[in-house]
Amino acid sequence: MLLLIVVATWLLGGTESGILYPRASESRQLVSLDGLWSFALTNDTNPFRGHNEKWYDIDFRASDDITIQKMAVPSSYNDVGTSSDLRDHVGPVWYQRKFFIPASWDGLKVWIRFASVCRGAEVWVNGKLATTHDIGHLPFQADISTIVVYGEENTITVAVDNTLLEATIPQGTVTTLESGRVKQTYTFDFFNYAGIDRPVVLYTTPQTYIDDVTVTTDIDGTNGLINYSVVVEGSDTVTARVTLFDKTGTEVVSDAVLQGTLTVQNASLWWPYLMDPNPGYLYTLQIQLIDPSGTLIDKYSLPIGIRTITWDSKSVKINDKPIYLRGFGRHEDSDIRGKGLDLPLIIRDYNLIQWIGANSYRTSHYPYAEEIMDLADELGIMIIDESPAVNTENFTSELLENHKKSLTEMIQRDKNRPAVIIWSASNEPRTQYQESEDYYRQIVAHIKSLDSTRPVTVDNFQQPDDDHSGQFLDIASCNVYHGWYFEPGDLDIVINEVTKVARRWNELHNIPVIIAEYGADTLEGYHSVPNFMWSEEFQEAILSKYFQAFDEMREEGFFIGEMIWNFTDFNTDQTFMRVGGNKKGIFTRNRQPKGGAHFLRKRYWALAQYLDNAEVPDDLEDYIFGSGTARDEL
Ligand code: BDP
Repeated sequence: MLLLIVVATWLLGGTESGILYPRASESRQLVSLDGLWSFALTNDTNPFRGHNEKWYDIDFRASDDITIQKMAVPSSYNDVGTSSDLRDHVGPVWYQRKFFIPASWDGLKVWIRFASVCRGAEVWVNGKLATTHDIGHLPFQADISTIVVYGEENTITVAVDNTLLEATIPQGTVTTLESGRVKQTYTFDFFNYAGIDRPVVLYTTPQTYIDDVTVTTDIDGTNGLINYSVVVEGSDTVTARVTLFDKTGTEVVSDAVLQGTLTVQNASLWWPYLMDPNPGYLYTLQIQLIDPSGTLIDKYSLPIGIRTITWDSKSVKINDKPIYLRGFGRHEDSDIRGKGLDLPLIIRDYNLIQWIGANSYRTSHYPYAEEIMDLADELGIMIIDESPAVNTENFTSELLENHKKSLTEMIQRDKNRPAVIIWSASNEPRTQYQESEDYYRQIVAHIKSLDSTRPVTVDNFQQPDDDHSGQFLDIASCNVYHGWYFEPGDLDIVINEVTKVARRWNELHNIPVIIAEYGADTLEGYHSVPNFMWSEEFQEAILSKYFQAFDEMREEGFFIGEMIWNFTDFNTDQTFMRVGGNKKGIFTRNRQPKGGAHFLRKRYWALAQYLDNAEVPDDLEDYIFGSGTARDEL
């Protein structure tokens, strides 16, 4: 089965090139390839049939030998069918469609960009290999100018391989059963959805183009400072005109160099949701490349927020004000679509986040879609951005290289986002093993070499004294399940155990602490008095214990955030541990509140009122102020 690994040619590089979000402009055209593609499965016992028969050279629609069906892009493919052959398929599946390239594009650079393919992808255009990519949840692109035909129909074929192995990100194991069927197993607790799960676009740039833009910001009194640098490919004789516009489209300041600092007088700062009446303020940085004759060559615009992040042994500050994270661990997960991007769903999710008074979440356990991140920037929702390395174990050099590559690609994609305030290198790595020490030394150094402006964490579940990664981190994030996995049903131990673990992380490494996961599986509609595990009453009871622990530690000054596991119920692999997936959601998978959501809402708004002076929604006034002050409720 090892042969199933896609041979990564890394035509793109991924490390040196930019991966700007594709936007149309006077110099750039953009065409979506989303829609219904032709789709074919290989047989589990002959996974290489498509490769052996060169399906990338065959027109699927004209072939009698290939059984095709229709598949939505973007979507995971697993849950749209009716058979377990599709849902549980292991190995390559094949996608194909036609697309038209206008004759007027001849002479331009034509790019194909995938926002995410889970996981391995090989892309052929008109039978020629255009690119490969081996990490899910992250974008990749290729210049296909020399392999498309202009003024004619072209064919794109993509092989997508979901196989997880010892050194893939994330890791997994495959075994061949006696029946000959290949079985995938993995230790992480979410379904291994696969497919072309985010948008696919074609776009053009001129031959000389803006390849990358990097922005960092600072504050000097009432002025905002924007440090920018632009990478140009194709010519070194172009000049730039860089212009900043405010929200109303009014020009604020400009400059004429590719790398410089713009000073914004009386800047409107980017603030998190509920920390300011005007959260998520975004300017637009417009970059124009001008050739020596004064002609516009390329134009690209990037939304940016002006804010600082600073941290010390007890706090993280945005614009010099300490933050307290009230949030969630989440998943990209919904019925039928799996991890497929679904715009109505992401709007619903942000409406619920705002309704409940949260100000943050972690992109557990992989980077989320760019559209989801755009909304976080715009609404002021703070993000802990997590690499797809979940449950990292067996720390080989091959794994280290792949893990570093996933971080490079994530940081390259998200480095300019004001909402991203912390990088998370892994979720629940096996850091009890000595060999994890050198591994995380190198991983954290790698992140710092790419971006020193944000703090770094690893989301740990080890006891602090058993862990070997903490000494490299700026923030300790820990997952605690006292009263659930440990001493199930026993709520009396929660406060003591949780505070013990969190205080020890702080004491050992002298860094601020976040509880990044805590919670209890809860079956919507199951009630029990006295409370019993899995009931809605139990969820509220256990939350109230955790809240007391959090408040004690917040008063002590080192505790900077609480993120409940999970925002919604989500699907997992089949196991006797789960009935229809993980039910620790505060909302159902269908995005409706369980009892615990109303309970959490009162707390999050009371915290927002108490810590950030936020104005509480009318319908909560009675609950929060009825029996005294907001402080009494905390
Ligand atoms: C944590 C994992 C998370 C799981 C959760 C649980 O980080 O992925 O879903 O446990 O078991 O340890 O609910």
